[in-house]
Amino acid sequence: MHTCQHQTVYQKDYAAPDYLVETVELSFDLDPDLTRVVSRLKIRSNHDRAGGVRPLVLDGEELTLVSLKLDGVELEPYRYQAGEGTLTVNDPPESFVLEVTTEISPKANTALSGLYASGPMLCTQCEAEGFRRITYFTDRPDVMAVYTVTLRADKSSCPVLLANGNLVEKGDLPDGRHFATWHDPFKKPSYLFAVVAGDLAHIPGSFTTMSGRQVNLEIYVEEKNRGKCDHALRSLIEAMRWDEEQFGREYDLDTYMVVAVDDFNMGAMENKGLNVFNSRYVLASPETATDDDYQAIEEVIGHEYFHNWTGNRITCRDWFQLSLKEGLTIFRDQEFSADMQSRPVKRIADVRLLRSSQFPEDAGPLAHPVRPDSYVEINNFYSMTVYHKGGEVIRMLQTLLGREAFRAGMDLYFERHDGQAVRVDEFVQAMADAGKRDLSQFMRWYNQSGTPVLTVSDDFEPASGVYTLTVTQSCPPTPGQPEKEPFHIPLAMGLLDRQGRELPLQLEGEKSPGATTRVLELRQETQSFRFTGVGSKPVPSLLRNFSAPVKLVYPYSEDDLTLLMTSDSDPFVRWEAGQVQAVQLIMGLVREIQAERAPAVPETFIRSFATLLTDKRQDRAFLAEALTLPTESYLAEQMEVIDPAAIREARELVRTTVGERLREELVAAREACAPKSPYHPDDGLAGCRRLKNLCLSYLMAPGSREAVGMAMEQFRGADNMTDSLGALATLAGCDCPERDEALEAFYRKWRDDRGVIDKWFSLQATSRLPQTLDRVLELLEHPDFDIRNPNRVRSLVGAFSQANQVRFHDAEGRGYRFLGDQILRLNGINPQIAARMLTPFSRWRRFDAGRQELMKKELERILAEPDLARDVYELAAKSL
Ligand code: 0A1
Ligand code: ZN
Repeated sequence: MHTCQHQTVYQKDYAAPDYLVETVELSFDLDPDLTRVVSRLKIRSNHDRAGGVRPLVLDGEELTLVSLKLDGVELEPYRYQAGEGTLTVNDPPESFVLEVTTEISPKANTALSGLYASGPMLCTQCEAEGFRRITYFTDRPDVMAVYTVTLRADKSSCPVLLANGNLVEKGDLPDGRHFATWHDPFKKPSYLFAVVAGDLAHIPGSFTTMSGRQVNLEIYVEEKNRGKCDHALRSLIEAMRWDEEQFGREYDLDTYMVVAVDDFNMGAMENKGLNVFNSRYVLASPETATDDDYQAIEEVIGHEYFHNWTGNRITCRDWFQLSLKEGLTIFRDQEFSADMQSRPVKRIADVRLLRSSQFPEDAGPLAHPVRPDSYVEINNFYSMTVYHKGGEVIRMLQTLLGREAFRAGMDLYFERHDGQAVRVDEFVQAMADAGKRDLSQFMRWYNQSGTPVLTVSDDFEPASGVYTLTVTQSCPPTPGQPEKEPFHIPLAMGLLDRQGRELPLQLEGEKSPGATTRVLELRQETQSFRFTGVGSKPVPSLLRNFSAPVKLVYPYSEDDLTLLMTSDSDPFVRWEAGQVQAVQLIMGLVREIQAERAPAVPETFIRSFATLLTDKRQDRAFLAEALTLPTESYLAEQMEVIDPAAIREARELVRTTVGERLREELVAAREACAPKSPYHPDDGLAGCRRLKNLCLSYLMAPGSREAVGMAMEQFRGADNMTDSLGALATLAGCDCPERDEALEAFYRKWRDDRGVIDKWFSLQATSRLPQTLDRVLELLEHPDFDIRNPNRVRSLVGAFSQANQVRFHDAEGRGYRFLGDQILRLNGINPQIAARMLTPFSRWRRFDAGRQELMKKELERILAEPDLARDVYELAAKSL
């Protein structure tokens, strides 16, 4: 087994920095092959020197040290040591100026952390610990400094030179070079530092803040993408306005810049005043972007903008506090999107994501608290748990406190901690103070991992009219946490009578009945709530709006679910009732298939599906959500031992039966959604398009020639990517001659558009056809496949292994072998991406013995690699 010694960092070992940096002056001689960086740091001691002078330890990786001066004098070699990842200066004075000159090679930087080349430009990514790959520095978020940056580069290849803050000077230099100097007046941690240089088109915009200041908005993209920035710019303006209206937060610099780059490990980065974005979250045109793409852009643009207050003005003391900025900012971007479109549909989408990606994480070997206690590589903790469960934790605070007190808590947090690097505790304390609540038990959401389970039972006493709900909470063991203390959980609920009417709720001891929704607060392992004045046994509507990230167990009958689905006032509960029915149905079919009996879809299901489909009153977007079956991976979570083939077969049987039995209704619903005007992303018809494409996919499930004809017609006639891709996706899953024809035509049309070609790769990787893995292996050799480009890797390797359960879990283990090979290949190129690709293997315990063995073998093969990156090592070792 592997012997490499990667250090674990523990939260309990946190110590304040020994030295603080007040100002940073950086100068870059930019060149893709060799860039020289001179850094002048004004440093001051931050420890009690009476007890001995501590050395100054700077972080640094992949740097060539050229010179080191203290107060202008070159340091003698005995005064410092350059070690593994550090540079130590012995016995430094109380305060001094350190001048460090280093050299780096952006072109050789395939990890995309630090300064790197992306296509024709140079850019940086410093979160979490990338700044140390640019120069030696105390690279930790609690060291905040004021930065002045001078960039020098060749003027013809790099006419645009950007850094954080305000441009203070620019001019020409000899030999065709030029320079620009930027100053950021706000103190910031090194992870928010950024520079960009290249030949970029500039799309200007402007925003007038609530106090009347004019802010220049600038989007920078490659010239060929100039026409694809409108939506990003519009979203930015909406986000700026929204943060003023909802949270009273105004932007603080004169310029806000967004740069789109093609090579990027994550979605985007909130560098102060100079966001760097994965180009897929900036670029959009109707022909090349789907409605989902448009929405994702709005969300990510919002997310990075909101970080300016929740992340930049107030940052994290250390990386264990990551959710302080990420959970809070996810919550803010979710609320922003909910206000921009349909709130219920947005909530449903967020819950789907949490359940399909965060719940499995929380139930497996990589489970960790929203605030982890330790890590080997912090990049592995930019996780669904830290982000999305963290967002749910903030939402629960709002539910417990109410909107008004929550807002007061936010105000207090900004007032107390602006300009500081703080912990989650400071945030929760501000909420506790503003809401006048004791939130000490609530803190367990940050410290305990695992998804709590609420088991609910009820009892109705007709004689007294008392209805009792009894709720028991439990939380399964997770790594390092065999036992859990009870959580403080908001359970929003209501009661319906048999006619579907909402009952005013009155708990025993209360004077009069109140609202029809209320938030019960769970604090103990078991708690009972007695409602009085109840005439007949009601149906409980539980976890309204998904008020807590928990699993709910209540023995609903088929009739209860139908009543909730048709009558509940809460859209989330209405949707959920349908999902529970669908899960029950499909899991029943899975059991039939496993027992080798002939499974059949009951008539009742087809009828209620038809009722929904023909419902003219409901919002189309909501209807599309309600008619979408639970994903294969969500269904897998419901099984003790996952059987990918049976799940696939059962789900497909439902889809095929619906497609056959409801052909006419589907055709009619699809036609009712046919476009009556040319596409526009903001035409309010995205829900209609989703429903239309969903109908097409049901019609295509039985694979009739007629349906293939409809798909081809839609594919050929589409004036927008949503419809084109909707049709192509169904064709990619169909074993018919039109499939290749359409895929080929699509490729020929879009071969020069990276974003669209990513879609082309993933459509093929997620096809459920039996030959998919062979096609994926072929695509690895395709001239457009590039293992160094994270989006391309995600669209082929990621899509196949994470979104094609049945083909990835091929019983012979060929899918596993493929993924193992790609992870080992990526390990030497981009460790962060390699580690991200590892997640499917972490679920190995959930499968049958044969698959377990095969997946374990791959994990062992990975761990046997002698030069395993910290990122990959940590996840592989923890998975085994
Ligand atoms: N803070 C960014 C996410 C991010 C994290 C790490 C990165 O590189 C390793 C890049 C971006 C956000 O939440 O948007
Ligand atoms: Zn973020």
